[in-house]
Amino acid sequence: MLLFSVIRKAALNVLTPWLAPIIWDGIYNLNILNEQHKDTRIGLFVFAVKKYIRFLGPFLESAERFFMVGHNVTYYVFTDRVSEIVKPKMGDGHSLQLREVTADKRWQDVSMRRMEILTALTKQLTNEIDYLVCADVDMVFNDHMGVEMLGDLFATLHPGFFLAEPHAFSYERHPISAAYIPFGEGDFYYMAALYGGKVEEIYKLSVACQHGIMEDKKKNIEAVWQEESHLNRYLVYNKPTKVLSPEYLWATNMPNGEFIKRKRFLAVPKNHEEVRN
Ligand code: 5GW
Ligand code: MN
Repeated sequence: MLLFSVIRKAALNVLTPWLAPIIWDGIYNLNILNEQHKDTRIGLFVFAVKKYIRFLGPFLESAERFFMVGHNVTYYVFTDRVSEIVKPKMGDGHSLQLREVTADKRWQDVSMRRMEILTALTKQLTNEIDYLVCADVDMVFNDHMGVEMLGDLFATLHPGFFLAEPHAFSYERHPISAAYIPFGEGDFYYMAALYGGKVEEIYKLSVACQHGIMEDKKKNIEAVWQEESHLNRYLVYNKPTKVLSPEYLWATNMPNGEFIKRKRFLAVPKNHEEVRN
């Protein structure tokens, strides 16, 4: 009993307070969804500059095994060293586009730059794909991740906060920042390592987040978790139509793993000091 009162049940629910589905294993019928999505074109946006290029091979190879298998997929890979990238073997209907970006010096800027690139990409992609999935590259696909995750606007529960109370969420709490979320607002803490939606929805999202990032830069401030803070702010006021459970974003060293039956997308352990230099 005590355990159940301590655990925030909302996070283990299958519906948000605004009645969007929270996707866990067992709540969807994949055959029906695969049929509905047989002509859907899906993009996967990923950013790999500087030392993070090393993550790209395992990311793409595991994506070919688990991500949208049997569907039409285009990988949009942004990197500062196009010539160093080895394209893995792709399944039928899968292709890869490599695009050059300049690498920022500060890692915080690298991470935030993704919003700017995303705005440019989604502006351009309107007729090329239907949905865009945005992911961190320091990840591997470890189990099925298919069309059940798609929706007009979707985001993923942060594995470190899915049982936490909202007052403990690491939202930006300083009113001076454009990412500010007051105590008492916000439903979930989402992780910026996986989100997506219809191309036009991701365009709107990236424009808003990029705008917030620039507003903060003008004031010489930066939100506590960079673009993740701006993403969370956007999603408080623009509710996602689907929420992905931590099955879709996990790290093997996380507590409460017993709640997570399928660990579909795993963070690769990294030496922070080493990758930052
Ligand atoms: C490097 C050092 C520290 C923080 C970020 C970077 C970094 C991130 C980089 O050098 N190159 C790069 O391409 N990135 C992109 O930003 C990757 O797509 C990466 O997955 C994403 C977010 O950075 P992460 O994965 O280090 O953030 P956390 O919150 O998962 O640790
Ligand atoms: Mn990451």
